[in-house]
Amino acid sequence: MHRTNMDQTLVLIKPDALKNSLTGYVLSQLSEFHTGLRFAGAKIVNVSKMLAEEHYAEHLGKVFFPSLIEYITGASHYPDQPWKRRVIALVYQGENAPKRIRELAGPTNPHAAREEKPGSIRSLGTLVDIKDASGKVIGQRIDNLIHASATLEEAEREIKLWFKPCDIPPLMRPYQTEICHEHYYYKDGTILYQNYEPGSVCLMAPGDTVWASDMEALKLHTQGKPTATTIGSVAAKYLINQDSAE
Ligand code: 3AN
Repeated sequence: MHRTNMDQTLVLIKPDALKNSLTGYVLSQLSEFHTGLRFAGAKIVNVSKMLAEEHYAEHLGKVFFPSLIEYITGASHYPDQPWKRRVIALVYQGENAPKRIRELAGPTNPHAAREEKPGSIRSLGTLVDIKDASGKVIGQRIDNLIHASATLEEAEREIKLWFKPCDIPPLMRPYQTEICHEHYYYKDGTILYQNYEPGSVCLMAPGDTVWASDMEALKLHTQGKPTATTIGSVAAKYLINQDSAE
């Protein structure tokens, strides 16, 4: 069987795009006709703080980090309507997927996008002042409508953070999977091995198809060994849209 190019990338249609009814516009810009890419996954996600912090881990400690978390969780755009706090997470597949999507997305900063790439998706974005407790402006947040993975390496980390293997059709899965043979539960930041406790969430159960790297991380963690994939990133994915996720 000949399989076409399996390059993949993660796209997030962020709360500012949803609030401004730009979802259809973004989807048509990213359609196969314009990009040559196909959908491999799609889901509506109420973004927990935990998922947001894992996604933007590289920006932890920067002045805009708390505001960035408020933005991606939807708290900024829907302060009084928590049920509207969503992003649309998408996986696109095809040759050079990250590069093709980022060309249509345009530069990170919408002002730069308007200068350098008018007509790009992010040229419709905006900058928002970040203020300290006294009201003094201490920085600016970039509201740029969509996130798109920068490289294939970044795409792998991000797709595995937002999607389980079974969210993606079997022949479109680009990363190694395994069948789980044990129970792993999660409660209050702790992994519970084999034993269910009330209030815990089952991350993996025997028979589940899981990312091999997640399986490896949980196995090592329960043996008290260091892990390449953070436990938070494994748990955050399994907590997506669960009642207990905050
Ligand atoms: P991109 O989204 O183009 O890959 P990253 O990964 O550098 O850009 O940044 C992720 C997000 O963090 C951006 N979309 C933006 O919302 C925010 N961000 C990055 N750098 C800054 C900055 N200097 N000031 C404010 N927000 C920033």
